[in-house]
Amino acid sequence: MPARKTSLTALELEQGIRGGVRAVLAKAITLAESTHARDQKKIRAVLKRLLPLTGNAIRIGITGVPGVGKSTFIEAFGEVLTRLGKKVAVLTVDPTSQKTKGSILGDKTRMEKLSRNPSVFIRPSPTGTALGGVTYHTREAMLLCEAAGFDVILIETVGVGQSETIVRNMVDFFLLLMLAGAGDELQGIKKGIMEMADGILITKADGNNVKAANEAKADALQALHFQQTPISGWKVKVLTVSSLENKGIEEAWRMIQEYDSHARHSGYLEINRGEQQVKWVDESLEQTFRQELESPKLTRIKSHLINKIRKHDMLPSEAADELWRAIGSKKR
Ligand SMILES: Nc1nc2c(ncn2[C@@H]2O[C@H](COP(=O)(O)OP(=O)(O)O)[C@@H](O)[C@H]2O)c(=O)[nH]1
Ligand SMILES: [Mg+2]
Repeated sequence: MPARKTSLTALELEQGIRGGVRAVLAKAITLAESTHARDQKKIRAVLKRLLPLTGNAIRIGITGVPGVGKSTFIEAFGEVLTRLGKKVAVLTVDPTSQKTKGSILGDKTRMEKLSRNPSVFIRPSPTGTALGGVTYHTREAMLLCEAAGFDVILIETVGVGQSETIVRNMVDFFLLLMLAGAGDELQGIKKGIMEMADGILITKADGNNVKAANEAKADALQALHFQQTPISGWKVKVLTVSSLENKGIEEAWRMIQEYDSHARHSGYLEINRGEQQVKWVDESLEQTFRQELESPKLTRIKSHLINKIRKHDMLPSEAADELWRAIGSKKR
């Protein structure tokens, strides 16, 4: 996706971000989202100079099925955090929004109050981009927000495709939101997702739903009981919350702070972030490869090769070799 035209130089971008100027931060993220080589070169130069300013935020991923209450929770959570003097950046990774566009609109209205809060920066993911692209640039967006002085980064993602795993690989704390509804609900949760969580919130624990929420909490604890202790050594916690009634929101923050001090003292935070950087290399490589493979030139070569395969003139493995060579020759 091409970046909107920006006249800012790399130096202006760097200085603007150092000064915490939102408009400049927004422009820098737009550049990071661009697939144009020129834009990438520029934003990488900026990012490299800003790297010493990054890494100081608590990075929190927030996931759960659509409708579980992620955006509403972020709104309530963001208010609590800013009242404590925190500067909060919200990045959303929503692959479903490409199709419907509805969820982004929904998020905007749901986070309306938060978006007017001067200590908050909200950035929805660009629409019409491949999932890999969106999440890949989310890392850069996160670093840019840290350099701009944000202390808490919230990344909202929905339980679609690979997005959870990718977001899990870029945050310190992964928060899973679940609806009450007991046994059925637990089964509805994608396999493996509970293993990724550092904390679980049972949402909408208000009105007639309080009892069901407490039951869901007990079920979740039971399920966790059979899980191996994560390598972080952290015991996963389950809380009930009501974002509408502001219940459990501060407790959720306390849980994350507790995790943060645990992970810092044990050295796990640093180890984890180091491993995440290695994954970033791998993901970037995959992303580059995928982009090359989808280029018009490669697409043409590929359809030509597929014709040969159909005529029994070529083995699929030979076609793969040829495509690999075509990518190589393009590079040099
Ligand atoms: N009763 C109740 N409803 C909630 C709560 N949080 C969210 N909702 C409702 O659940 C629906 C989906 O919320 P939303 O935050 O958009 O979910 P998301 O798709 O996970 O981001 C909305 O209609 C919200 O008003 C809550 O704490 N209590
Ligand atoms: Mg949402």
